[in-house]
Amino acid sequence: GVANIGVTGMAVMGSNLARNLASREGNTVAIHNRTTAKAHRVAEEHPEAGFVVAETMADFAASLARPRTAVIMVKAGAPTDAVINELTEVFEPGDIIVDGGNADFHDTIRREAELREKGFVFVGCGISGGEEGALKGPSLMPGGSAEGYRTLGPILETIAARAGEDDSPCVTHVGTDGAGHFVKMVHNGIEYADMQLIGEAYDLLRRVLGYEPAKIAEVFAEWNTGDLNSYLIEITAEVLRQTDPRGGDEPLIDKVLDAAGAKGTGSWTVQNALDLGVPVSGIAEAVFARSLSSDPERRAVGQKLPGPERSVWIEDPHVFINEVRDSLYAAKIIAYAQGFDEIVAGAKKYGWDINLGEIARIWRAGCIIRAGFLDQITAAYVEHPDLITLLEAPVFSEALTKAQQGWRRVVATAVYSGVPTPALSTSLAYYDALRSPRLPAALTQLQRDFFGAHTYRRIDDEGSFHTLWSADRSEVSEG
Ligand code: NBP
Repeated sequence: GVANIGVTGMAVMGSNLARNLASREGNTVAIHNRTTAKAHRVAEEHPEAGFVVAETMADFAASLARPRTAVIMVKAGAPTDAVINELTEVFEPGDIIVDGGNADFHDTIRREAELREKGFVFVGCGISGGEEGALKGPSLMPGGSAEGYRTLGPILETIAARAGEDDSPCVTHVGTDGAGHFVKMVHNGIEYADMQLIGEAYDLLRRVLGYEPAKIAEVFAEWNTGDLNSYLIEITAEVLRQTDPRGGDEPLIDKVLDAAGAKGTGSWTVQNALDLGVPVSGIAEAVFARSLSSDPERRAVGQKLPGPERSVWIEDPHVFINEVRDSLYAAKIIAYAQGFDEIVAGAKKYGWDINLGEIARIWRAGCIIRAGFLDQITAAYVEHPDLITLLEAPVFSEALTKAQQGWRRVVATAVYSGVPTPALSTSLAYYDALRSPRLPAALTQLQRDFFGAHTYRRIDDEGSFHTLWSADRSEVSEG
């Protein structure tokens, strides 16, 4: 075989990734697609890439130098299993099979075990950055064996996005088997929270201050020069500035149906967090907010429900804008802290050795949540590798300290104004819950003991206890 790497699946992600690979020194890329015509079309449209087109899986195998390395970029789920099966029929033990799709990490764990059994090296690799990232440099989250990464890593490093003063590639060996796809899943969950928080900030400026989208675009552009500097804030300013492409001066945002779509990775993040017992409330509210937005029936019913009687008078818009900015930043810190907690819990459950500072480092460029802020997360973990929560790092506890008073005013203003801010509000509740020396969980425990004899522990004694609620209400020790 003449090619050193192959890509099967020539839809937008696969073809762009193949072009990215082909653009790097020393690579010859074989391409394949179930519908062969598509692979030929990609090769014709991009002659500069010098693609080797494979008509069949057997051709694909024959076109690759041994040990073979192939990246699968097809629809996640059953199509991925189908392609893996075809590949294993024509590949040989020692060959490397990479799944770059948005796989469920449970599938990746299963596939890795099955393929290892057959002698193949399987790498589940999370890829973020959409089509542009795939073409120009994505953030890459490969899992699988360390041995697999030794061979694959150097190629991935050439195509990944680069960030920081050292221009380091946004790729690292995340951990064994499903670790890469797990981290990619959490990345997407954080992306949901990030976007929801931005949406809530926009809504507050629009509905409380009565600002027009173009004016809010200026506010976001200004925010993009500070702590909030990020790709999502930057594109928000662009989107809000956009007038209707069909003509007229009206903002495009006012012409777009307000029903948010989702492809499922946000829900996975929340489902797995529930299983792991990790409160990712910011991410969960973001997922729920999309569901609610896409429920026209209930929203129609809601149109008949009353709102607040008076609007809130904002003394100084600039003060309010700065408080919204600080709240957005504080809630973003909470969402990331919760996401990182989920990674820690997942790593513990599934036996992965994940370096959190490295995760923040590879998210600095290429991916949707890329942000200046990630430098600070990396630095925080470098300085204190054993942080219990991100909120413990001085740089973040100081930001929360600075934000919290205004954050309360913003959430209160939202409540008094009847503007829903589920993510900003739940993050503040999380902050206050962590801060509280006593929680009403003591009451929960007594209720559970009352109706189900579930027992409770005491703060002044060891062991478990039960009060005889329906007898003389004396306390008994339960072993
Ligand atoms: P799609 O997810 O739309 O998948 C289309 C590709 O899957 C085509 O090449 C199609 O072949 C192939 N395919 C299907 Br469908 N069923 C197949 C089967 N049974 N056997 C063989 N091939 C089959 O493509 P995409 O949007 O480029 O995404 C590719 C992967 O990358 C997905 O897993 C996606 O979740 C992930 N991803 C996407 C993004 C993004 O921004 N879009 C970002 C990160 C990751 P055909 O041409 O013969 O129908």
